[in-house]
Amino acid sequence: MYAQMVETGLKKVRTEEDMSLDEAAFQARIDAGIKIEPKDWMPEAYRKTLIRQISQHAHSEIVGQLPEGNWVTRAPTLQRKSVLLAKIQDEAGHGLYLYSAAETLGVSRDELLQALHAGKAKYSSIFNYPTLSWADMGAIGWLVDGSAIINQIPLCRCSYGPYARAMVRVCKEESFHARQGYDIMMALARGTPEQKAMAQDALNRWWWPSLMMFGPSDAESVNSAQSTAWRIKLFSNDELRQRMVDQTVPQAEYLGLTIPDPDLKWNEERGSYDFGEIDWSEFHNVLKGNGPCNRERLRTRVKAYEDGEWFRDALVAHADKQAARKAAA
Ligand code: BYC
Repeated sequence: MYAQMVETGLKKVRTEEDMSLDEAAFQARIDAGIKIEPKDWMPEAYRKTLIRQISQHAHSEIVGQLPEGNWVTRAPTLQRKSVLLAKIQDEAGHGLYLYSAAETLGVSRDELLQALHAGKAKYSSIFNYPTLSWADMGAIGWLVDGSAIINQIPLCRCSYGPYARAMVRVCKEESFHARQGYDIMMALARGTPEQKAMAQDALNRWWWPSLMMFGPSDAESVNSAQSTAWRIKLFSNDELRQRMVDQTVPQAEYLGLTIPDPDLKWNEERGSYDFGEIDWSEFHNVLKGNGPCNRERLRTRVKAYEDGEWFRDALVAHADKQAARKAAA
């Protein structure tokens, strides 16, 4: 049934001649902008791609709580602390919507968590960097959540219904996160020279890793072509990265901060910024598990899961007891 694939650069995309009748009908629905729902027929590779992307996304939200958790006890004011706590709780919620969306594809949450805890599943490279100062809370909200929004707004229109719908609420909450990050940066940039220096230092450290969040360059992105054909991806990694640079440079100028890129230059012809070469060896090193905090993040996550075992067991025991009572009634 599955005939030969056509090579387009690094990627393999199914062509019309290769498709079964079911597959051709599926592709026609996607091309017509119709959402795919959990009980609809779908090619196995579509299901697998979505499980991969949605679960990586869920893991990113959950692990993404850890760098910020580092600053809850040291937030400078009560208001900053409660806002940070609310943001971190939002990330937990995002993880839960996303695990639920992945479960609609026939995989269990336990399987996904096992893969994360065994170090087999990926999560976003960005969360393997340390949060060294309070200004990092500002930089994460501004740059990391800012990048997440740019990447996730198009996902609200992706072809898989449960993923697209989960993204609508996630994006609304991410907008609040980005605003709170920029607000921290603004307070620091308008503060004492030491505070402004802290803000600049955070920008220096988070700028390049934030650009890496969008994934490898289009020429290196193995999954992009097929994900684009299936309308899981509506824009390429490089297109979204460019959008992030163009959006963020004026925001940095407004703060009076300098983007740490000597090659950054407005390109009149293109109407956007040229920027310097990303250090892809650093990106690949982080993906291999060798970033500054990979081991610590995984250790903390596994410990949190193990520490919560008694609570999960208690919930199951309670649910079993309720079900037994109901059955006996
Ligand atoms: N980090 O062929 P490509 C958040 C992997 S949560 C790690 O372009 P694709 C937030 C990629 O998975 C942010 N791995 O892949 C939370 C693939 O590996 P596999 C998370 C990366 O999937 C809390 C390989 O590299 N956002 O914002 O077409 C607090 C080749 O890449 C990364 C999402 O997950 C990376 N940065 O495109 C604050 C959004 N980049 O699986 C904020 C949804 C690439 O083949 N995901 N890889 O072994 C996506 O949009 C896409 O999956 C990506 C990658 C654009 C990330």
